[in-house]
Amino acid sequence: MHRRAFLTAGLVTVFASPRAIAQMKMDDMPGMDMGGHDMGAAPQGASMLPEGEALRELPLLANEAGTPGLFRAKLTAEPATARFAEGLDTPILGYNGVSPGPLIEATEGDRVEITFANRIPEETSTIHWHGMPVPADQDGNPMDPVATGADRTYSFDLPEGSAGSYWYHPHPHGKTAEQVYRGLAGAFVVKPKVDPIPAGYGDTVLV
Ligand SMILES: [Cu+2]
Repeated sequence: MHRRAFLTAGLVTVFASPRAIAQMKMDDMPGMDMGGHDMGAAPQGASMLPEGEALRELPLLANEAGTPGLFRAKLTAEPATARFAEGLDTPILGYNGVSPGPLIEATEGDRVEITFANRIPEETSTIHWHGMPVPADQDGNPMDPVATGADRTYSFDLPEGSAGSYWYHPHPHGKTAEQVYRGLAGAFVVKPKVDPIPAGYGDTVLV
């Protein structure tokens, strides 16, 4: 049942100009007549996060191995652009260009080989497989930094009983929080070999 638990991470980034923040504060004030105020070049509502829209489906990280029992893929950490609010492009860091990063789905007993490419300008990084039973030297710890422009492959086996919902994120010394809140984090679901839940129900992963 635990793999059905919701995976929640605070990944919402809000970008607002000082003008927009001042505007929001003024809008909160009762009795304030905002007619005729100067919005400048910013479109109406540019600072507002959208409401009531359908949740985006997470892109799935494709398994490039054509062999049963092996999950092989590549994750590139790189600068990208996200549009959290209409009319505002926000610079982020993404895995393969997106935040949250692609959803990884593998199965108990699989061997995992994921090549990490660090394309973050002038910063080391790693991928840490949060909560997963991974040997220390494959777990993206701060003592194993991947330099800008470098690649490294993380290899590990998913043991029996490891089915569950996990997440992956950078863990470089001194830059972990910043790289995560700039966008680098994703979900990793390990499916059980024999799933007691009928396949028809499917999985809904929320980040
Ligand atoms: Cu962690």
